Amino acid sequence: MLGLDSAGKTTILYRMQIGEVVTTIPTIGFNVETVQYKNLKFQVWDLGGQTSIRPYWRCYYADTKAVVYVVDSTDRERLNINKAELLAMMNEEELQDAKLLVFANKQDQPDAMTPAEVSEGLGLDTLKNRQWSIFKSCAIKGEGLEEGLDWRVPFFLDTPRRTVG
Ligand code: G3D
Ligand code: MG
Repeated sequence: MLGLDSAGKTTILYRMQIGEVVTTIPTIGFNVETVQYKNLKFQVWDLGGQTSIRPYWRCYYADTKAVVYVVDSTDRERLNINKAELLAMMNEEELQDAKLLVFANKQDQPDAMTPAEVSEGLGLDTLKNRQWSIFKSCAIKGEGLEEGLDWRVPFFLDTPRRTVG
């Protein structure tokens, strides 16, 4: 789960209440929050303004089934930065098969952009060969998160399972 700082990622993580949130700081110096739930592992970190550490993000791409991108829908000023960050991320070789779920968060705010506006601003239509979806959410109330997860979770579950006996 990725997004600019203050988008609402940590709030969503705690709202999901599916496991203990553990914060670690890799030696290269960015925060990674993790939640382990059965065979699911969520990793959360902030994007933007840290181009020097970007190469290290690669360490976290392995086995990524889906990218959840969180946007502060009131943050019109950084919509362009969001677009650049997201498109750069989606260009990563290791993420070519990852599904993309976008949360247009902070929908409780009166000046929030609609999901259509966020989608347009992010240039989601320009993504080629990508399964993506966008949902409105209000992380502090927990609204919209389940709808998004319902869309996403099946992709996690279709990983091969070992049958014993
Ligand atoms: P981040 O982990 O992406 O950096 P956080 O973002 O989850 O820390 O959230 C940043 C701030 O936005 C927090 O406020 C949080 O309460 C608020 N926030 C998150 N989601 C929503 C939302 O849906 N609506 C509104 N109105 N606020 C939200 P503080 O004041 O603690 O910095
Ligand atoms: Mg955070």
